[in-house]
Amino acid sequence: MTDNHVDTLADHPRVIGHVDMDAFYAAIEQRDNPELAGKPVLVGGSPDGRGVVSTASYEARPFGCRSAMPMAQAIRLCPHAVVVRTRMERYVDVSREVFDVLHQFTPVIEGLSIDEAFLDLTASQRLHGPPETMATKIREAIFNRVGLTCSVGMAPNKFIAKLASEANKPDGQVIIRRGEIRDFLDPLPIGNMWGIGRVGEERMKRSGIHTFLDLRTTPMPTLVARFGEHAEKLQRLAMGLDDRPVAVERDVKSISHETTFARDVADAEHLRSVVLDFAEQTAARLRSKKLLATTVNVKLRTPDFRTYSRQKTLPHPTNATAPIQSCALQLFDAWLQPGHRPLRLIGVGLTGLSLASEVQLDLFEDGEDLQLDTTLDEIRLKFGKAAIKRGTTTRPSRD
Ligand code: TTP
Ligand code: MG
Repeated sequence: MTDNHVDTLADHPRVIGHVDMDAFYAAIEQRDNPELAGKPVLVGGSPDGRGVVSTASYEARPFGCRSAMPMAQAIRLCPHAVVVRTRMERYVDVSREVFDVLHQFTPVIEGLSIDEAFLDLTASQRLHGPPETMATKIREAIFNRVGLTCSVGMAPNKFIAKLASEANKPDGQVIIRRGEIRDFLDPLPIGNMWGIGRVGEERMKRSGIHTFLDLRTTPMPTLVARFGEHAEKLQRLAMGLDDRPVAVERDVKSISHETTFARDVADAEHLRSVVLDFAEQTAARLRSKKLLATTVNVKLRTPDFRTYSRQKTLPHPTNATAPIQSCALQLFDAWLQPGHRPLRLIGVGLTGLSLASEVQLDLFEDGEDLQLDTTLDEIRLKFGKAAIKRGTTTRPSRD
């Protein structure tokens, strides 16, 4: 086995980031309920003995509490822990916000779970700086947006990046450069090897393989005899060789925002302001995902549950707020008759999505608007969503 593969990439090493939120569910519960801050918290099923721990806050971990452990056992280990029932919807909302932040850094993102993603940041260096700086910026941006900490690993490939993010948890960052790969990997316990599980770990240890160094230096015939077809792949990983690309999720087909009013709304100006607000929010989501839309949809529902859907194609694909707002408002005004019925639901959606490239954007004339949009997005990212609103948009009251 040689390092040929790495050498072919010598001029263009990739920068791959792995971001993983710290004690995700428990940290959200502590953030939402300040009484839990600094305390051992167990999030999971019922504490009557049959539930399982989803996660334990870092304060509970020194007692041995872990994910997937029976709740009863965790409570025995840490009797003063506060047990909180899982609130999945809440965690999904926060996860969406975290991914929105990640999209500010690159469109090449592969979500691995609710709190974890790989990012290909190779092309982001020009804008965001070297890996160390990007890791810091990502952690700050996530903290500013959702008030939670994460850990970030940066390395030339996914395998090392994931190990790097685990290496300094919580609230840490570890950058592994090409020349540091062996020093980082060699001492790691073999239990950290991707995909081997508990049984595999025991088999490795019975073969005298306790660390990545042991695996890297075991002669291939010996490895093949013991581990069969996986032997070569495992040894390549122990050497830090991994060329898997960051696999972008390509199934985003539409972005929409809708609400059902608690009381039906008849006031046309109020309804218009809702349309403008939702158009702005969908445009911002589009930009955060580095996408362009070709079509705007407006969905309206009257109190008798009749639903009306109107759509219009934009003059050209865009993610600027102004043309999307203007298109949505035209659709709404065309529907609105004098003496119209009140509405119980309004939605604004965008379809016909494609990945935005700078070249495409330069061809069109939204440049100035986009400058403002991007500035507003950045302010919201730093100071929170409610920090700024355009003059034309007011938040609808939903009381
Ligand atoms: P993890 O990222 O594995 O764990 P974590 O974020 O709680 O803690 P760490 O700081 O070590 O990353 O999982 C993310 C969330 O997924 C976790 O908060 C709860 C949920 N989860 C389960 O519900 N069951 C499980 O067995 C695991 C591992 C996670
Ligand atoms: Mg996590």
